[in-house]
Amino acid sequence: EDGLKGWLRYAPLPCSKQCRSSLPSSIVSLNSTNASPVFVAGTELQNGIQGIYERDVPISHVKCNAASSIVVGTVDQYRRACGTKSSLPELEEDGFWLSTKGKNVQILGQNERGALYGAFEYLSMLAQGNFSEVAYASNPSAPIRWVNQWDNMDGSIERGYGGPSIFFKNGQIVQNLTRVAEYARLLASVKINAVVINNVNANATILSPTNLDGVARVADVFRPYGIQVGLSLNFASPQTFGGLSTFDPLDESVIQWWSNITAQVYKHVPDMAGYLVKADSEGQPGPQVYNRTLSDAANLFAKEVQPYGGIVMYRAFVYDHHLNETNWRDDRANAAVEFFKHLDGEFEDNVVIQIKYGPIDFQVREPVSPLFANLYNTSMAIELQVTQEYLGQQSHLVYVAPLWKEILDFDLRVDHKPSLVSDIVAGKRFKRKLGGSAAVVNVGTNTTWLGSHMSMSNLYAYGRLAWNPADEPQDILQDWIRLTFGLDRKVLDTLTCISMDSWPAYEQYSGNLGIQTLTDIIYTHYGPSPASQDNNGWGQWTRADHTTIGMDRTVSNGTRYSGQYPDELAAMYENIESTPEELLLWFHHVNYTHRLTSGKTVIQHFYDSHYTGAETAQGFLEKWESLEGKIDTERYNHVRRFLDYQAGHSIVWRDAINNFYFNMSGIPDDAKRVGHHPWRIEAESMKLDGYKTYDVNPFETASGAVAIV
Ligand code: BDP
Repeated sequence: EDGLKGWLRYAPLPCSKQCRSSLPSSIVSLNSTNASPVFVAGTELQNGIQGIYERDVPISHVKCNAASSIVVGTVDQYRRACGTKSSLPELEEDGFWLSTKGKNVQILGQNERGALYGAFEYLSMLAQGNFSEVAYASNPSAPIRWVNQWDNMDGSIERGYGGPSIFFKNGQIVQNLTRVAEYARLLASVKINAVVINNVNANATILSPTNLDGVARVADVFRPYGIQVGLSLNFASPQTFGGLSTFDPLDESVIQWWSNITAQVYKHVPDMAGYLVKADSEGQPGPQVYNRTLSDAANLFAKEVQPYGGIVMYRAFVYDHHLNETNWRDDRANAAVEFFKHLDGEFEDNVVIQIKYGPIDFQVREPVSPLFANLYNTSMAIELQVTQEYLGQQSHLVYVAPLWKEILDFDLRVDHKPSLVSDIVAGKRFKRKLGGSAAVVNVGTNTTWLGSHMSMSNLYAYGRLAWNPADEPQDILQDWIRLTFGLDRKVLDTLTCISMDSWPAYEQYSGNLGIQTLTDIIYTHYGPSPASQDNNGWGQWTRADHTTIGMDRTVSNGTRYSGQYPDELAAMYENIESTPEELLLWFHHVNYTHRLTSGKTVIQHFYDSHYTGAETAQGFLEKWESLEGKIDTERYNHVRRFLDYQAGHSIVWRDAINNFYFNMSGIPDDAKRVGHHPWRIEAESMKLDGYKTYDVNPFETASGAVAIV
């Protein structure tokens, strides 16, 4: 198996007695139009049952009274086709009703999209051999359940680790959209309802007539799966692409230009979801060029898409990447609240501020972004990253759902009232109609989609949590394991154990106590590079010197970041004693000899954690190898190779970080491991015989940028 089918494999299972008596003998799909989600749902059910239980189940499209059938359609279609006798629960937009009780299986959506979701949910039960009798309504936690591709028009992908783009090549949309259709199917099965197909660092040529034709073809492929398409915009487009002399958002000619373009866009894709905007960030143009506010910019687009029912996802990832560490109070983490808080209430109703979960950038551990607690009158969405940019880039197994869950479950205590992040982004806490989540998902043409089979658990889990943040990461994971690798108990237990240990292990060997992922920060974001953290404009500083470490973000002595939280949390973070230890160095600047509650010093905790984390990661390989023969050879070998690599690379991480802080602090490791490598010979101190050196590119991939052949 090459991974192409992801978790929708419909691999054969034996048909038990219960299965024989429960499997319906026909499918009634209440829409006969090929490209409708309800039609797709019927076909999917037919293929699924054929794949899993090798039964040919015929589909019809009109009557619903066939004995022992699966009926799939919208509630309205059902009432029309089957009468109104049965009482059905009220459903919210995109919600569905699934009942397997009695002779018929009922899959009824509030809309066609909901019906398709219900079909996938039922198939997920069948594919896990689950024939239990259920009857329930399922509604989304939030209306926005998007993914963001960071695909460039030339076919490359920013932070993509699964090959080139499935959407673009040579500046245009690809001709063959087969992979896009397969992707649509995967996304719909986890209830994703929109995808932004181009990079947030956007190229204005996406708006050319030829490319809009292409976007329309892509939208046609996604539509039958209930998925809308959205576009990332380049803020300077009126000038760089439209030939105007300005891109000032308040200039009449600029407004007119966007109005015309938006009309073109919606002519091509009448149901376009909306725009995604990254502006004034990391060199991207924005309203600040003209001293206009971020709301001026967001509202410009909002007014244009509003008549078409579109929305604007405006990213809160705005910061000055030219800060340097000369000022003790400078802190990139402060940026989002500083830029957005005073604009609360200024945004049009169809603007949603898209906020990364933490104030910096997808680190292994960050506190929840305080911006979520500072916008009472503005819709918000949380931005997560399935792409493991800072988390080992798909070469390391890191199941990220437990991290997301901690963030979503976090109570910000706004005005001393329960204020879970999940309720805030769902719009429930501040009574907003819009809200939800977006995840960066850089699938590519690789048959594994993301570059590694195990990373798909993150895509699956993202969809599940976007729909229902109350789901437990371990339950989600186990569904994914059964769907991906079958029902074997040992496979289930082993992969559960490896995956659930993976985020904690990665945190331990890549940067703990809230110091962030100590990776290369300038460009690659890969591999250990504690030395690159400080004295650069990217602001992920550790402020480590030979006696102390950590960013003081308190109001009293530091960057005042802790003051951006509601009172209860601000007080908690202000005080070193009440700050949760996993965020100690995020909020406080301490001596390496500062004692933790365990009694260990900070530096000893570092040493020990890096050993523990690396050891756990090395154990993954052995655990995986115990599954040989229980997993098909192709996927077994593929994953094995990655885990073997991770086992080694976790040691590289361990030693690089530990030696760095050992050299910096001069404090010995109590267990006498760090700095004691009698067997180790530095490549630099070896004499070459029969080898030649060469400069490597990218330079970070070898010490001193030199490798040998
Ligand atoms: C950073 C990535 C960069 C993205 C940026 C963003 O390194 O490639 O463009 O985030 O989210 O994490 O805009």
